Amino acid sequence: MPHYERSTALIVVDLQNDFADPSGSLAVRGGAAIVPFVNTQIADALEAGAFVVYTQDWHPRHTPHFAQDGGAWPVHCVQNTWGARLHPDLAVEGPVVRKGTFGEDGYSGFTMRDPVSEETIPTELAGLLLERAVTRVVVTGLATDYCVRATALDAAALSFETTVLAGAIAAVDLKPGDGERALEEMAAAGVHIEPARH
Ligand code: VGL
Ligand code: ZN
Repeated sequence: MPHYERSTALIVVDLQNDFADPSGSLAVRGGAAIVPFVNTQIADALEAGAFVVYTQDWHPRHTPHFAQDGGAWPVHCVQNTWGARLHPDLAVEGPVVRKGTFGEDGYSGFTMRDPVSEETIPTELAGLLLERAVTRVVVTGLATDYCVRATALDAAALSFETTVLAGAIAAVDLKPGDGERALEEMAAAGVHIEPARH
């Protein structure tokens, strides 16, 4: 099991109703099932004095991220709606970093992309980690093949020692195998994949 220290941050990615609830508009199979395990990780992290931080997809009603506006996705995680709320069973014990607020695209908790200029815009996540002298991050949440993948790859690129907990993630799998391929890609980038307990 992952070991937490004061220099560790547990990042809980997009554990929101639209992804985690079976009736959410972009429901990820097995999404709600990870919540209890994520909660035990949060408790372990806090006990060790580690930092716990959350990301939240937070889209306006219209954004080039949505199929209706020329993008790829059904409408999801619209600001101030049920779908955007963090799952009601999730223990929220730290700051929440929102992404997409001004219509940006992109999946990582660390960066957003301006859909028009394609410019990369940082979120406040890296600053929150550096403020606390975090050197290692543990990534959990949804979805393996999008926001977990992008967040873990960015964390590794920023030189954080990065672990993804295979028991605390779930994949959209738009194409079968996307989740597995994302795990291979993360591993190739130096991300440690902690196997799920059976
Ligand atoms: C995500 C698709 C669209 C995610 C966010 O959180 O993985 N996926 N927006
Ligand atoms: Zn989104």
